[in-house]
Amino acid sequence: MNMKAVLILLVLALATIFALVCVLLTRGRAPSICQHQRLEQEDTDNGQSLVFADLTPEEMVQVVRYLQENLGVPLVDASRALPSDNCISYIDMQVPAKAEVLRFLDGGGARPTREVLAVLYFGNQPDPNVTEYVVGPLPTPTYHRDVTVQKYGGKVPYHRRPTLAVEYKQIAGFLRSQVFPTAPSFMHQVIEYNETSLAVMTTAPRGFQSGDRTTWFVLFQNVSGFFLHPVGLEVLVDHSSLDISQWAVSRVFYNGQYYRDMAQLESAYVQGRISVEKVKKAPRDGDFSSMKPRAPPATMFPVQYEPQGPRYSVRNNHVVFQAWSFAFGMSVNTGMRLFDIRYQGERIAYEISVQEALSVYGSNCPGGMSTRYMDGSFGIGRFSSPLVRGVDCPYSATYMDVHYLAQSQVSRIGKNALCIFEQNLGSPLRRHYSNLQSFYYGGLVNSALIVRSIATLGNYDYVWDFIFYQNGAIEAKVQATGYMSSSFLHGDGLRYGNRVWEHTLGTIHTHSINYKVDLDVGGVKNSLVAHDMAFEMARAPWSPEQQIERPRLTKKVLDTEDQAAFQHQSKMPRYIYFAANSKNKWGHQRGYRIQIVSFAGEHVPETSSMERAISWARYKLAVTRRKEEEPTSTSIYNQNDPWTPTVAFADFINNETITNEDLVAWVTTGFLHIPHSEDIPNTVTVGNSVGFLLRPYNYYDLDPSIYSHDGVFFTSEQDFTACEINSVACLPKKASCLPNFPLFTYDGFQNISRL
Ligand SMILES: [Cu+2]
Repeated sequence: MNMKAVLILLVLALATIFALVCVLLTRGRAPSICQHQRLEQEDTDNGQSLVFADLTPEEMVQVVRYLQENLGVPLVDASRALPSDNCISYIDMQVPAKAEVLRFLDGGGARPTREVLAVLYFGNQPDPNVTEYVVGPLPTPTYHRDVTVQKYGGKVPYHRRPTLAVEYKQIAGFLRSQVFPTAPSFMHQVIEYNETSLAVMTTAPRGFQSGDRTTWFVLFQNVSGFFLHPVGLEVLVDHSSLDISQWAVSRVFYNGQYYRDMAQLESAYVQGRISVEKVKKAPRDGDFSSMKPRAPPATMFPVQYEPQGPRYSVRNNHVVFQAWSFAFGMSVNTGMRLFDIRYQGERIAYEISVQEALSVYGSNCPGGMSTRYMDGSFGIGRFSSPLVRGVDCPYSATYMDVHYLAQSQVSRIGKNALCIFEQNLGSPLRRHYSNLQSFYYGGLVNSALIVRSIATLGNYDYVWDFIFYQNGAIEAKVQATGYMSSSFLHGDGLRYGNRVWEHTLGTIHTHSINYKVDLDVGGVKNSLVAHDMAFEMARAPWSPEQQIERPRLTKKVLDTEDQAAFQHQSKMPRYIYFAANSKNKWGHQRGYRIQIVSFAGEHVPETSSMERAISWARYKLAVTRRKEEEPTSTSIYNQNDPWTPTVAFADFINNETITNEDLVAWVTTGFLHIPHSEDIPNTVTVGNSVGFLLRPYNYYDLDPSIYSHDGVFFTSEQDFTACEINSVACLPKKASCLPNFPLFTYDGFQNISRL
């Protein structure tokens, strides 16, 4: 053995010993727990955001007591009210007027009076109606003001009222006690009916003209995932009378045939004159419709953690994340809403809020073909689900409760109805690797703040996200999941969708979502500008016989509401932005661009008798002058009377000039859903995601993300393994700790009310 070989062996032996010692040392040392200290965020809010805060349970108690004592009529609790009673439908925070809020936020003005919107059903009056009151001031109300006529130009007739849960219960009772017993043989032998074997799904709207309250109820086997188990029976109930003993069946549908009532269906059945399509009884777990995993848990999926604690702060309803700050709230009807959204202290948007979610269905069954769900009237906020740690939002997200008072005289708590978290999206926000001239790498991880709620509206679940990026962009995103709504497969059903199980037709439908975007870019007054590209034919200056098709920038100020209303079929300039009165360093008007991600088509033909009720869906984008009396693009009363819409968005567009004015963008986004076999048991979020972005356009002098503390830059000459040079190299030191996850809890099944 020569010296060289001895040396190599010695080195190898030493290396092995060293490696062993390392392993032993590491194994012997218990990993530390991540420091869960909140990084100091500069929160200059001083409680100002509370001007947008949802009502507290204490405030709700005060308001209910005030209403009970001061309306001069007895109020029945809406959870057990008859249509002929008076009751509180819901109360919500009355958003103060913008001018007043801005005086308070920006001008040192007084804090606006805190007021409440109280919506009452007056069934026990000579002229039954829905009345909206503004009640104030909180915390101890002393006045109420009827604002119905001022808001809607007239009284709200009682038939427009959204259907209470108790009304559905009363209808279920009517079907059970008076309707089904009139077809005993059919119900027993064909449907295998007993008291609990059927689930009922409502459709809406309810008829063909104002005043109608005639609803097709679709019957399903009452098993887990019942939405996929239609039995072929649908019943049209006229529940327009305030005297529930007057309710009646108007029509019955079974397996492609229509009958006057259940008695006629029974007699046809007994005489053997109907075609029976008996559905096999499904087990309680629904079999194919069950969401129970078909595989046991195996290796744990990846999770994110915050090695040094959250980098955002949430105080009351105010959030601060890096250069961002905003206030949030949850409307009973329309769901999440954000206010006073600022970047680097400068307001970019006054309000961004969900307005409506619409679904228009086709089918050869009556319930399916007449369904046009307007989810706001059911309550997108009210039906916010309790979010499940680690699935609905990251395990370590911040979970917030919401409180609401609807269809009751006591408030309810929506546990963990909202989550806020920072998410490392696992890709660069920007990067460059230079291998030319000089050698370096520069990059910034795309880590964004997300505010999320998920509304479960009957069969569907909508995941609502607002995402704040480090480059000053905001994204609004909605993803659809949950169960599809289905029809009983018969006849020419395949014209209306795909067959997805034995007797189940996945019915074709649209999803359309509307948002209100009240941008205030560099001040309240903005103009709307369109930039796009056109080709111009030019002769090459250096070789005039040659032609060049040269792209050029086209610019246009859209100066009227009509010019700024883009119907779905119309061509919209690819860059549309809210322009400020100020300019950036390079002399361009500072702006924020609206970029829409949508696959929506026609909502309904404009000739439809209900089109005006959903006329917001005509437009992928419509920019109007902001008006206090145009706060929302629709109304909860449109669902049950779309033929005389209480709010018709199309009327907002009346060719007013929109240059240098306070403007609102109404954005519609959506997609067509043709359910297919992979929608069983659930529709997946993948690919069913739409929304829009608000992106800076010449607003800053350069990309503000360059000021992010997360930036990474090193050259070939630097020691990029050193923590001081490259913060990612600090990871083994700073982030080698065990995440301190709280125990899993879930309150979603407490105090649940069954419909
Ligand atoms: Cu769908």
